[in-house]
Amino acid sequence: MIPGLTEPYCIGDDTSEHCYQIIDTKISWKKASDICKHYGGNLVIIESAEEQKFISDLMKNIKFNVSGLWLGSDKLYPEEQRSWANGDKFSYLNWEPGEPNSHVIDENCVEIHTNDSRWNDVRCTELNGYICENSRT
Ligand SMILES: [Ca+2]
Ligand SMILES: [Ca+2]
Repeated sequence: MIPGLTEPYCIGDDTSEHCYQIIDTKISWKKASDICKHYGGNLVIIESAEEQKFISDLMKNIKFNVSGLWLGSDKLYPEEQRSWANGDKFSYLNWEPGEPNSHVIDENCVEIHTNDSRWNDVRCTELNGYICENSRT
């Protein structure tokens, strides 16, 4: 388990289980991704409204120091090649209104806001907390 804010929260059953852990240490996307991988998972990939709801419900119970948590994509641009870090296309979206806007050049990474659980594109060198996902199927 990663030293962090929360214990892993899991959903699923013996054959298919997803566990999430939220960490509110401020680090870059790459460092966050490396830590998740070191512990056998990856930065969270949100594939459905159900998964989004599970995560936003978790977040509601936490008092955050950070305003954003990294999600598992550093491949937002160019837009026609947009995908999660594992290459999967986005199957569900929860952007803030007006996002993604690539406001600063190369807003290639995705954060989820801790106040409303909506997504924003942001530079990968910004410092955020993060959510790791470990899947077992
Ligand atoms: Ca997932
Ligand atoms: Ca943005």
